[in-house]
Amino acid sequence: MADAKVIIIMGSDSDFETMKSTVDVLAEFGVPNEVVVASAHRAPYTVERIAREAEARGVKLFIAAAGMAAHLPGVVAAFTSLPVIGVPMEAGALKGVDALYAIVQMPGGIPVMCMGIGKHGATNAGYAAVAILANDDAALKTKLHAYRSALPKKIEAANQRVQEQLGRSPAKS
Ligand code: RP5
Repeated sequence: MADAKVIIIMGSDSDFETMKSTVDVLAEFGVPNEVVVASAHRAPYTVERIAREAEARGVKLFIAAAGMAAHLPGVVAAFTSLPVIGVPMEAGALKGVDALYAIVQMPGGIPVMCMGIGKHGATNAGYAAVAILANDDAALKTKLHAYRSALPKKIEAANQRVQEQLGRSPAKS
């Protein structure tokens, strides 16, 4: 996408099922994005090119997802000074704990903002990206505030459903 503000890069197409959550959040807020599969281990020169070219193209941040020995977010961060959000994938024998440790433990000076493992991490990567972009985008800030203001009502409705299942009336808060 020519006017992409965010590049979502993932190490394998097997990560896409999880990373759809990120795409959904960015779509909810109307943030133009590009999704690309490019592995730090299996296509390192492609990763380097994408990371090097992004800033000149007007991209504002990366979301990088990888599982197992998850070097992709760190390698992207090595080649760009744009913010990089990392998402550990719940892949392989260690179920994402290996990826979490690889992404979260960057050496000082080249940061990656690491989310939680799997789908919730992917969702939060989208919201974190929106929060960062909203600092320079008043319309996006307004949408973010509207989303946050609507949350208590959703939780109130969830509480109501639980109380109904229990056959009790909701406690006054
Ligand atoms: C990582 O290895 C990918 O990000 C993926 O999470 C994991 C497994 O990749 P596939 O074997 O499914 O391609 O590089």
